Amino acid sequence: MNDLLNHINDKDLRLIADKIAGNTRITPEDGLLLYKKADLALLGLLAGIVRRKHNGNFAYFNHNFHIEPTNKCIYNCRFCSYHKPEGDPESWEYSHEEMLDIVKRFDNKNVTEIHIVGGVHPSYDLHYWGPLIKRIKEHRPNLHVKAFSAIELDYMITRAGCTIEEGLKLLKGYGLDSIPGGGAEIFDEELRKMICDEKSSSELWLTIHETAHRIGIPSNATMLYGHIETYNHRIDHMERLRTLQDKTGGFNAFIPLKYKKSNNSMSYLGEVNIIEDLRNYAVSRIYLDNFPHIKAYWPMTGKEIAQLSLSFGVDDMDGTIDDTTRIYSMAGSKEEKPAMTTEEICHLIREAGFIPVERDSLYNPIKEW
Ligand code: V47
Ligand code: SF4
Repeated sequence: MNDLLNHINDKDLRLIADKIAGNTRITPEDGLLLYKKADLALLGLLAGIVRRKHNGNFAYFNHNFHIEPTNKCIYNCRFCSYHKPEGDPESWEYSHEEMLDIVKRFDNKNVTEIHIVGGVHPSYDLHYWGPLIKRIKEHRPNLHVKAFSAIELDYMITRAGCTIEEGLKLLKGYGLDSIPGGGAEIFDEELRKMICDEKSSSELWLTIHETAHRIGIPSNATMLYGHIETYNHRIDHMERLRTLQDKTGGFNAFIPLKYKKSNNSMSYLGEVNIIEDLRNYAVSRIYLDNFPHIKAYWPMTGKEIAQLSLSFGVDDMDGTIDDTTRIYSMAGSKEEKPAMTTEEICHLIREAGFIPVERDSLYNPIKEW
């Protein structure tokens, strides 16, 4: 490896590369320099070092399905193509019965996880959502319920008059197993004001995840990139996550989400290109040295970029997903009806030179394929 690093001509980049190879944490300034100066090949090489340290040559996936209970939302994030106000002809809302019917469609299928996330419905608090989780668990006790972004949790818990800790404990009692990473967007307060003014603050997002970790609910974290943020903002976002992870160790995966431009009020910005996606995966892998997993959410990236990302620090392709998720197709993703068979996902992983491993929601290996 040192032979390869000897080819780095830039003195500053060489110092950073030596830190990464020597297992020393890089600073925010180093992270910034990687974004600004390192070429794609170098980033792939360095991210590969960190990736192999955490996950060897394995690339993970799971068998999951999504339910988006509603697209009715009290908020109006400028990048969102999905939410509709109550009464809008394009709004939807499933009843508990309808959601259970969706769960029952998977009765004979080999799924281990349900991912539930949607808009922030004005009328419901945790006494509505908690019993839904309970019914799902009663129907299928071994199904891991990963549900509700910190933004939905903030609203449903506050509306019920509980503290965050009380609310999360109640939801855990109903059967909530983990929390997805949505709603983080970009933590910088000034930018947050510009793109999702009304949403729960960055501080509250972090507090909700910290509290969840403290009471034994693990979670993921996301970052919405490729809009009006700078590299400084991305490093600031990851620095806040790295600091919290040092404290709690409760994050499983980091999921960079590329801003998609269709049907929302930031469309004029366009979208960043594949090179930027790969560079961003790589810097994320290097910077978040205490996150065990970096996930490429393929319904958003498309299958080919997800496959390529495995050579830029990513070790998790999310799930086979067989369903109804609409948040990205409405924002212009290629994958209109995201679904991938086990054979297809394993083929993509092998073709990229990695070993496919089916995992459970906590990344325990289930089967090497
Ligand atoms: O918070 C909304 C993002 C997120 C757009 O934890 C957009 O395993 C791009 O968090 N362009 C929700 N992104 C989805 C989410 C998620 C997805 C997959 C896996 C996991 C996990 C979590 O979607 C929102 C927001 O950041 N989003 N609109 C858009 N136009
Ligand atoms: Fe609502 Fe989430 Fe869309 Fe924001 S991103 S408007 S919180 S559904």
